Parts: sequence; C-alpha cells; structure tokens
Amino acid sequence: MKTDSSGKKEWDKTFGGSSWDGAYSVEQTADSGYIIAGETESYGAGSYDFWLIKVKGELTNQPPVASFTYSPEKPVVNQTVTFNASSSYDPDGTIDSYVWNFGDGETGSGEMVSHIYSSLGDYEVNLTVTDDNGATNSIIRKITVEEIFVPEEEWNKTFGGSDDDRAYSVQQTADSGTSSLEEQSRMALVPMICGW
Ligand SMILES: [Ca+2]
Repeated sequence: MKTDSSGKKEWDKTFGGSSWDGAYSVEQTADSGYIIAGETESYGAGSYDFWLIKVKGELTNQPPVASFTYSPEKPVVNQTVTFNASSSYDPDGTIDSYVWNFGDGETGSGEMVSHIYSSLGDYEVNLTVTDDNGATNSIIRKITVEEIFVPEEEWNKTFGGSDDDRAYSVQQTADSGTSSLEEQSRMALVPMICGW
C-alpha cells in the first residue's frame, strides 16, 4: 500500500499466490518505483525462495507550455497576420496539437497559422496546446487590429495666373521662427512657375 505524507491511501496492490508469501523490506528506486524483498512459497524452485518484486515508477506527465508570437506587431484590417507557436514546448515530451481561437469567431490549427481580421478592434487570441499524454495548456494574448491609414486632405491652395502654371517639385522645409512643433515641420511648396 502507498500512502501520502498524511497517511492517506494512494493505492494498494497484492502480490503472491496461494501459499505463504511475505515481504520484509521495501525501498524506493531512482526511477520513482519500488523494490520489494521477501520470500515466496507459492513460486520458485520449491519450499521457500527469495523473492524480489520491482514496481514501476508512478508515471507523472508534465503539462506542456503554450506560447506564441505574431507578426506584424501592429496589424491593420485585411492584412495577413502570421501566428507562430514554435516557442511552445513540453518539458517531458512533445506537443501533438495546436488549436487557435482568433477571437473573432474564427479558429485554426497547426504550429504556424495565418489569419486576416476584417474589422478593426481588440481581439483575444487563444492558443491551446496538447502534449503526447493528452495534457493541455492555454495562453491568451490581446491583439489590436487598426484601420488602414488613408491620407485625408488637410488643405489645398492654387498659385498662378490666367496662363499655364505648373509645379514640378516639392520639398519639406524646417521653418524657423516658430515655436510650435507642428508648424516647424509643415510642408512648404517650392513650385516652379512657368508663365507665358
Ligand atoms: Ca508532457
């Protein structure tokens, strides 16, 4: 019988046959099993014989550890996001399956998957890994999907007279004499004016 440190029974097992069999010594082995020494009348060459029984170690499976990265770090709507779970591991075995929940109602499987978010927002991506003994572990990471940047017109102005006037070149200037950062970096047109 095996008990825990408070004397509670964890398991018991009977060895022996129909005659007199006894155990006199038990020791834990390096593989967390047990070796039992005793005598047996039931087995062996006849009358009493030495008897050694080896009990297998208690198989304890360590759960896997789920981990993943994604790219790009700041995805935008309709962009392909790649999720990579190769940083997940099992300390005493291998990972058999990777199950993804992308947080937008879509799911996937595999160590490396890609997904496209069709609307902006914060999504909780859940990865569940299962090891070769059926133990699981999950991780959730929040991903923010932003809207695609579409430049908007801030202002426009025309220069020129009643004849042909064209601009062929533009350059950003660092304006002096202003205190505001915004104004220091404003655009200035340097047009080439052709008039005839
Ligand atoms: Ca394991």
